[in-house]
Amino acid sequence: MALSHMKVVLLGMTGTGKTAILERYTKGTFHHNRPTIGSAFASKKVPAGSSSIIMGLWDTCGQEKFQSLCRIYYQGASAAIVCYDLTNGESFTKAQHWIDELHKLNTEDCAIYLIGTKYDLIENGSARGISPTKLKQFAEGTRAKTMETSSKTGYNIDELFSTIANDFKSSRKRKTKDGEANSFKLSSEDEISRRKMCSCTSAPATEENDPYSVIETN
Ligand SMILES: Nc1nc2c(ncn2[C@@H]2O[C@H](COP(=O)(O)OP(=O)(O)OP(=O)(O)O)[C@@H](O)[C@H]2O)c(=O)[nH]1
Ligand SMILES: [Mg+2]
Repeated sequence: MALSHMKVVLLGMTGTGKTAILERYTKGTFHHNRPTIGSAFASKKVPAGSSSIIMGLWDTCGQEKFQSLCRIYYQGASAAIVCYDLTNGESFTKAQHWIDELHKLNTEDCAIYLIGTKYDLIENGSARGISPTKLKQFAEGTRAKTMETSSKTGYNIDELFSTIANDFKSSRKRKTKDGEANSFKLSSEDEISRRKMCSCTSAPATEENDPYSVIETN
C-alpha cells in the first residue's frame, strides 16, 4: 500500500511546549528549550491501522513578534496542534485566537487539536489556568479535539500523534468514498448519453472499453 504524506503544524504562545512535544515524540527526549526562532521541521513515519503515514511536522515560534511568519506554515496543513499551557490562562486565550484564525481561513481540511500541555505540573499540584468547564464550553463550539499531554513524562504524546494519523486516514477514506460516489454518478449520467450516441453506431460500449469505470484507490 502506498504511503500517505501529511503536513502537521504546531501553534501556540511562546513557552507552551511545542518544541518539547516534537522532541519528546521524535527523539524521546525532554529539555528546557530556548524559544524557537523562525521554525523547525521534523518528519516521522506514524503507524495508522494497517498502513503508515509520513508526517511532516512544522514547529513554529510562539513569540508575538514572529506571529505573521506562522501563517506560512499552517497553510496547506492537514492538522494543527494548538498548544496552551494548562497552568497559564493567557496561553489559553492565545490558543482560542489561533483556532479562530484557522476557522477564518475556512480550512475544512485542517483538523484541529487543542492541546493542554505540562500535565505533570497539574499532577504535582499546580493550579489550572483554565477551568475544565470553560474548556469544555469552548471546545464544544469548535471542531477541535482536546487532549492533555506532558512532554516531561511522555503522557499522551504518542496517543496524540496516533489520533492525528488515524483521523487523517479516516478523512481520506471518507473523501475517496465521496469521490467514488460522484464518479459513479457521472459515470451513470455519461452512460445514458453514451448509449444514446451508441444507438446510432455499430459498436456499442462494452465493460472492457468503458472509460468511466470506477477505479479503486487505497
Ligand atoms: N514541566 C514541564 N515543562 C515543560 C513541558 N513542556 C515544555 N516544558 C518547558 O517549558 C519551556 C518552554 O517549552 P518549549 O517547548 O520551548 O516551548 P515552545 O512552545 O516551543 O516556545 P517557543 O519556541 O518560544 O514558541 C521549556 O523550558 C520546557 O522545558 C512539560 O510537559 N512539562
Ligand atoms: Mg519552540
